[in-house]
Amino acid sequence: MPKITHVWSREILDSRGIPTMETALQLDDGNSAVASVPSGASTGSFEAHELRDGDVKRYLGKGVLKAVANVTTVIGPKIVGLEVANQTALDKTLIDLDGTANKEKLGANAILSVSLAVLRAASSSQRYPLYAWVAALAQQFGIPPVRLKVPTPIFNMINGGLHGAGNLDFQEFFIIPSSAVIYSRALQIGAEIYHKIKDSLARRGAIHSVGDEGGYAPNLFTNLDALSILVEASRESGFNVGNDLFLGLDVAANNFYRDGKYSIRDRSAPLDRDSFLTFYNNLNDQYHLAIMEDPLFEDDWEGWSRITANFAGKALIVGDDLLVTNPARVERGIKEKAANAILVKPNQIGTVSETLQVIKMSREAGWKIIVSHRSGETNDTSIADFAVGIGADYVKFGAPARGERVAKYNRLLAIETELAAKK
Ligand code: 2PG
Ligand code: MG
Repeated sequence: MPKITHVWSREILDSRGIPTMETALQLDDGNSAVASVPSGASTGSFEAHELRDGDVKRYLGKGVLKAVANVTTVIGPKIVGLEVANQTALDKTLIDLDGTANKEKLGANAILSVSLAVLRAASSSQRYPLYAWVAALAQQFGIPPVRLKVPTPIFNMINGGLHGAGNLDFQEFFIIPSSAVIYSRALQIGAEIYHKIKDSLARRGAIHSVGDEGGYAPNLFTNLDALSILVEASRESGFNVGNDLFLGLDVAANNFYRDGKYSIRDRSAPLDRDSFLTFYNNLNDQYHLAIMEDPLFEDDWEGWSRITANFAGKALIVGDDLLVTNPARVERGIKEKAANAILVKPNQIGTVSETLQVIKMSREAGWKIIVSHRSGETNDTSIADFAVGIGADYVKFGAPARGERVAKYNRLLAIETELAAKK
């Protein structure tokens, strides 16, 4: 069984120009692998800890040299000599070495960079495509095998909240092509509409430069105006909303929640939870959203249970900041029926194994699974393979534009071709 012989790590930049890290492994069978980690801007309070240097003389305090040193001097010596194919044992070593509940000692960024490099190195060493290796691991974790296919993409076409320079409160406005079409067709639909949205914004005299995830970041009168632009652009592209494609939102409600109230530009006064729930009912009468992510504050469990009940059978209520890919929070979410879908982001929890555990729990609860990038990304495409391997229902990798986003969408094209050839 191939073993790890060397571990390197270094500071690199992410898509926002903020430091992140990449870690490389060498194996005794000659194989090697590199993996880098992404970083969020609208992070949930219960995410694992991202370790930053805090040295204001470097990168405004955002350097990651401490996390890099944790990989090279603390983790490296402990994992050299270990079998790379044993992801569970390796991840356990990382978790034990850190010893804290939220990985604050070594940093979830340091730990995930190693966990992902292990995943990649093992797949090369086993001569498996990465997605196939993930599928094999998922089975080891007791996740029932599914026919491998490329998940349906969720395109973030308009960026508001913390991701856009415009004035929208809601963070992401989605176009979701119908799951009935194959992925390459879905990508084409997404890209065609993306360009029509630009025309639509330009006609209104709105700004059409882009935000962190490649979607447009306009100034508009209301959040609902952004949805009407998506409808207009879809129609102009020759597609039918509700048939060829669906609409959705990542509200990321934490960002405009203060003292029990939600302040949005669509209403003159802040809304309490009950009024915000009524707002969603009305919104859905008009737009029939298929997906609503983080519609409420991350700790309003009762509100989440109510909205999930309200939209049962009609929309996916997706927990991102609520669940933070964390087994304990997912367990509570399942018990309280606080969501019916989960956003899975490996860096919210810090290891591949814990992410697989969360996927197993979610699948057993009958939840839909959306595998997601972060707003700060690199060109690492492991997340695309990961989504295919675990049998995700959807992927969310931003707009169909900008290098770090299309790297992942393009990787899915390659996987689609490979899977078709195997049929
Ligand atoms: C989200 C993510 C990704 P961030 O909220 O879903 O789109 O954003 O990475 O900033 O948390
Ligand atoms: Mg989110």
